Amino acid sequence: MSDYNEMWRSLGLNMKNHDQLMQVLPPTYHDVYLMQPNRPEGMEYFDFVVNEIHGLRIQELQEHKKTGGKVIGSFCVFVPEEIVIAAGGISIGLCSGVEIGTAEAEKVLPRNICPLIKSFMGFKLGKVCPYFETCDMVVGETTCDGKKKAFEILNDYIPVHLMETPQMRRNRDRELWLGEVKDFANMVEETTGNTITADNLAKAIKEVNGKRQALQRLAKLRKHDPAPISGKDSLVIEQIAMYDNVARFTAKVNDLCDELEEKVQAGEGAFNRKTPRVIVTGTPMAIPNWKVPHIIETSGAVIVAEELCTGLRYFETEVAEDGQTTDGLLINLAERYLGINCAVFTPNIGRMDKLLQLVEEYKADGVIHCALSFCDPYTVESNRVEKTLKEHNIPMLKLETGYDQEDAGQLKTRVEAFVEMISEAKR
Ligand code: BJ8
Repeated sequence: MSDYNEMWRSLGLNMKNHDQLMQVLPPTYHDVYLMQPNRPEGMEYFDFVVNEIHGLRIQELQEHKKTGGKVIGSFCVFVPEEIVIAAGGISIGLCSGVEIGTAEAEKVLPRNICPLIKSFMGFKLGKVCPYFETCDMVVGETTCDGKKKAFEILNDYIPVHLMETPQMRRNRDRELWLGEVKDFANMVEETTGNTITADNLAKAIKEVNGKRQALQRLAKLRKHDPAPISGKDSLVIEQIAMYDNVARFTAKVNDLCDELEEKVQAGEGAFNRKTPRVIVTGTPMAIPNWKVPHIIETSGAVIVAEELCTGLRYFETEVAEDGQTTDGLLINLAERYLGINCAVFTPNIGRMDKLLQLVEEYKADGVIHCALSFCDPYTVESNRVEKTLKEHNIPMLKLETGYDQEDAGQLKTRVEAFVEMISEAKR
C-alpha cells in the first residue's frame, strides 16, 4: 500500500489508534481469506479493495470533496443510497465490525450494549476511521433502541439526520415511511446543493439496481453443488458493496460471475461436492467481522447464503423503475425499502418465510442463527426462527457473540458438533 500517512493526518485521525487497526487487519485478512484453497481469480479485485481499504477509496472520496461533492455515511440498509447518488453525492455504509476505541465508547455508552453500536461510537471518538472523518454527515435510523439513542450522542460529534423507521407495515406506517423518505430527499438536496429530479433519480435507481442484480447473479451461482465460491469470499464482496464505487463494483462482480459460471459448467467448486451446506441468518456482519463465517468454513461446512443485511436483505429486491415523476420514484423507493425483513418489525413473518424458501432453493442442510450480543431484536426473534425451522425439521444452531476472539474456541466446538450432526443426516 502507498504511503497515505499525510492524508490520514489531514483527516485528523488519531495515528496511534489507526496504526493499531492497520496492524491487525492485513494479517487477519491473510489468515482468513488468502489461505483459502480454490479461490476464483476474480477475487483479486476484492482482495485489492480490502488491501487499500483506508487508501485508494478514501483518496477517491477526497477528490470528490475537492470538487464540492458530499459524502454521506449510514449504518443501516434502510437508508436509500439512490437518493444520495441522484443528488451527486456518495453514499458510504460505515462498517463498525471491529472492537476498537472501546474505552472512549464506554465513556458515553453503557458497557453492555451491542458491539456494533459500541464500535461506531469507538470509531468516531477514537478517530480511527477515515471514512467517518470524510463524511459530511451521517444518517441514523430509529430501528433499534440502542442505535436510536446512540445517534443522539453521535450528533454531538458529527451532524446526524435521523430517519424514523416504522416497526409495522400498516397503511399508516407506509405513509410515515414515505414522509421520511421525502424528508431525507429534501435534506440531501440541501446538503449537496443539487436538485433531485425524475431523471437523475431514475438513473440512480437503475445504477443501484444494476449492483443488486450483479449480487443476485452471484447468489444464484451459489445454489450449485459444489458451490463455486466460498461463503467468506461472498461475504466480503457483500461488505464491499456498501462503500465501493457502484459502477466499478458492479462490473467486477459481473466479471467474477462470468468466471464462476465456467466453474459451474466444469463442476469445480470452492469445496467438495456434498460438503454440508449452511445458511447464516441474524445481525449484519460488518467488515471486518468474519469470525463466525471463518469458524463455519473451517469446520467442514460451506455457507451458501447470508440472510443478513450484509447479504440477501441488501440486494434480493430491486426498486421499481417505472415512475415518471420524482414523487412516483420516491414512492417506489419507499415501497422497496419497507420490504426489508429486519427483526425490528413486528410481526416479522416475511423473514421466516424467506428462510424456508432459502433452505429449499439453496439446498441447505442447516441454518446458523448468529446474533451480536445484547441485540434484543435478533436474539429475541431467534425464538420465532427456531420454532419455524423446527416445524419444518430444519436443523438450526443459535449463536450469540461479539467482536472479541475470547469465545472462538467454544464457538468452534459448537459449530463442529452441528456440522457433524448435519453431515450424518446427509449420509
Ligand atoms: S435493517 S438489521 S442494518 S437495523 S445488531 S444495532 S439491531 S442491537 S443492525 Fe440493522 Fe438496519 Fe435492521 Fe439491517 Fe441494533 Fe441489533 Fe445492534 Fe443492529
